[in-house]
Amino acid sequence: MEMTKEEFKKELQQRLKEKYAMDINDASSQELYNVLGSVVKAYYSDAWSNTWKDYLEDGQKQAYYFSIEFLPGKMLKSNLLNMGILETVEAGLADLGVSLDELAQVEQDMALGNGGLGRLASCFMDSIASCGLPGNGNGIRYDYGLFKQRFVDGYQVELPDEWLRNGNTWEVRKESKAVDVLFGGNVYLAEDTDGQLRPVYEGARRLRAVPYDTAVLGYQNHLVNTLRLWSVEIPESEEDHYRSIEDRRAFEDLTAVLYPDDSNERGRQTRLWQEYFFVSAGVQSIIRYYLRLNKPLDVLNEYVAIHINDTHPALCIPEMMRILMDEHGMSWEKAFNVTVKVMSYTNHTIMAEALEKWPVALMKENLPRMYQIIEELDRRFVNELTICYPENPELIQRTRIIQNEQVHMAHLAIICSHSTNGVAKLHSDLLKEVVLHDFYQLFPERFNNKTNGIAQRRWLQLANPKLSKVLDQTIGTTWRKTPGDLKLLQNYVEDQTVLDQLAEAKKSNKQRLASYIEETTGITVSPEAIFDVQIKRLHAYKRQLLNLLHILKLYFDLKDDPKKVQESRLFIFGAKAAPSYTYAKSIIKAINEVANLINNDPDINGRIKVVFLENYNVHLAELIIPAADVSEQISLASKEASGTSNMKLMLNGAITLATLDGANVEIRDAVGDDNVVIFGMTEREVYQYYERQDYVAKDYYDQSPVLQRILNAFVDGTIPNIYFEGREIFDSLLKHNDEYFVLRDFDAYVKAQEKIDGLYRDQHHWQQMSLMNIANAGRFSADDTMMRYAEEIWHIEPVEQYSKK
Ligand code: 26Q
Repeated sequence: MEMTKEEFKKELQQRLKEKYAMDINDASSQELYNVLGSVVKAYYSDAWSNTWKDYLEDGQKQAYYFSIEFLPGKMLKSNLLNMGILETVEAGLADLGVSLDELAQVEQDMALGNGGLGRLASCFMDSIASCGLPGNGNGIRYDYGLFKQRFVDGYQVELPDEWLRNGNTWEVRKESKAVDVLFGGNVYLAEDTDGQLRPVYEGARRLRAVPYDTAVLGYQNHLVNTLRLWSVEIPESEEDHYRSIEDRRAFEDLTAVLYPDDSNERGRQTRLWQEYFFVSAGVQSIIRYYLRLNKPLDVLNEYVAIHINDTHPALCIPEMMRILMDEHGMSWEKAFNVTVKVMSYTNHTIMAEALEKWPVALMKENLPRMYQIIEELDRRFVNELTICYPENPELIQRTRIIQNEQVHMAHLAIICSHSTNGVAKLHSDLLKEVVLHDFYQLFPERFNNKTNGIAQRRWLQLANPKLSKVLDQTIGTTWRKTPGDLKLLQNYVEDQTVLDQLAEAKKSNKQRLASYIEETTGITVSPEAIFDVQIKRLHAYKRQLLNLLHILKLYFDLKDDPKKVQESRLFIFGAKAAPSYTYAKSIIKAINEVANLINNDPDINGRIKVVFLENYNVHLAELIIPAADVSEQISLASKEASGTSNMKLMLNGAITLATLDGANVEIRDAVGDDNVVIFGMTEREVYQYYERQDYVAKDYYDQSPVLQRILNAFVDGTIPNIYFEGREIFDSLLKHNDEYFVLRDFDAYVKAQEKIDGLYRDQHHWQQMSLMNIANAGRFSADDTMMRYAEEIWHIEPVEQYSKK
């Protein structure tokens, strides 16, 4: 894809005339953005249709990544970068007096996900395309993305995210590829004219699923894959079937909103509909496409791999069985055999309360055919185990799909797929040894680890052009295609010039963030301070509270001894809480009130500042991460499956302050003990407490005057305006025995923070540590992660003409 600056300028101006009859100077940013979008789209359209044709002609095996969330963020710059025309376009626009950065601001973040899981899916889409792999995404086109967060008096308030209000440049509606999806009614099996048993549907609702396709561009390799998101419509023929407007509305709203990651939303009927809707539409469209290849369905697994991202799309399994049997007359045994070979599953959590289960009654009423098939899958599984393990009925009870009138989606996914993977080494080990141990005994060969990865292009090249430039000048540009080459930077660990350049880049990113903070919060911060960052969803297990307790300790220390030697610190938080997660919301309120207290205390005089940035999202992450000095990864060991912000922060030169949880363990292995600060209980110690049941949080309080002063501050008015929230937090620690061992790890955390303070004082050494982190972040490239999925799970290969290098 070639285009000169002059050609681009001409094209842009011409399209602006055609569309709005305007000159550059008269156009608004929105209008310019729209036109630029259409130029970009036209530019990749040939490559998109060529890729499509190549796949069809070659009949190559393709992977389909099913995820109920995708969190791509803004796409303009990423597309320009991948097409290799970012600089040309930036310069062309500058000639015309337009700033690309300003235009990019116009684009709404595509926020069709909650956090880690959705963002991972998007990093994977980018890497699949960039590695030249034939793979596509399948999900839901929500009318409203994740809520927008505002603070009112320090409280989180949720506003709707109307991301489609000004249209979406990148999507293409494909009416002709729509499929129908059935809900509810009765299903029974009756003999057909050919003597076969077939399901007969009575009184089912028929909904139309219309796909909207978005191009996923590979990095400078001419490959364009597809992210297909489904939107619900009511077919005209069905309009008479609605009893009332409310009845109709319930179906129309099926793809209206993304459910927040929230235990109170579990068991909701609409969520179940959403899951079946995008799964059924996706599987139907895969089979429709496959039939064009004129291959028999019993070798489907040689051409198609379907990946189930967490259990939310696990209905892929019974839906595939339904299509193969009901629509194509395949026997149960054959259909099951092929389904297992097609499907693979990733687990993202070990927290028992987060594992998805659906009440049998709900499933039966809404998805009767799915339930029949699940019941039969369960029956056959129980039968087989009874033969193999007659002496162990407990094992069967523990592992079967249907238990206590609930369908266990993880059991369904493991039993009916050929691969189950965790997302970091520690997490995968815990799955095998503890959480899914029974299944590991039954199917040891199915379990494997695939440590998460991140898209270097977005999280370094786009988010941090300053650092990227230093890297180019120092180690050349090959790291842009081969992130492992970042290792070359290690050769410069004693090179003062390079260390100074890295420090300069960091400084400038800190200034950029400082300006943003000033503009949006009115708080003035010094770029000289340590930028200490905790950015992730607000969850008790992630322990933002531990961070807050330590901030209070520093505050009281400085109040007691204003001459205390201590580096200036800026604590930065970014986090959304699920709307009905009251405890998490109380912590947000408490952080905001502590921020107010400290930021305005003349005794502190700016030596500690606390900033909670509103509405943390992909775009804000791109601004914060390049400016971070310290990366807070302080979850209770064993609870964070992987984490991915830990990788992004490391790649941008932050020093990780962490427990040995999730991928933090691998970060430590990558950089060595000297370049990371580890503290707190190990996962083993946590499990020992669970076994012995002898943790008494109150002992820590009783024995520590420091903790007494800090915790009392929550209930004695020291922290103002948190009468109820303060009590709730205080009680969670002392009355309800501190579920996530915050008090147990407090001392170790304080010491680790003191270590950070000391390390930062030696700027030369700090720069060396920072360099070592950047140099060793290449191993967390999502490109590598995707190549492992491709080789070891999906059995797909890069397409020759698009493959890397
Ligand atoms: C479930 C039921 C009803 C409504 C919502 C949900 C729901 C939504 C989102 C449940 C879970 C999620 C998201 C989970 C998630 O983001 N997990 C994270 O996945 C990352 C990628 O693997 C890991 O790095 C994180 O450790 C893990 O917490």
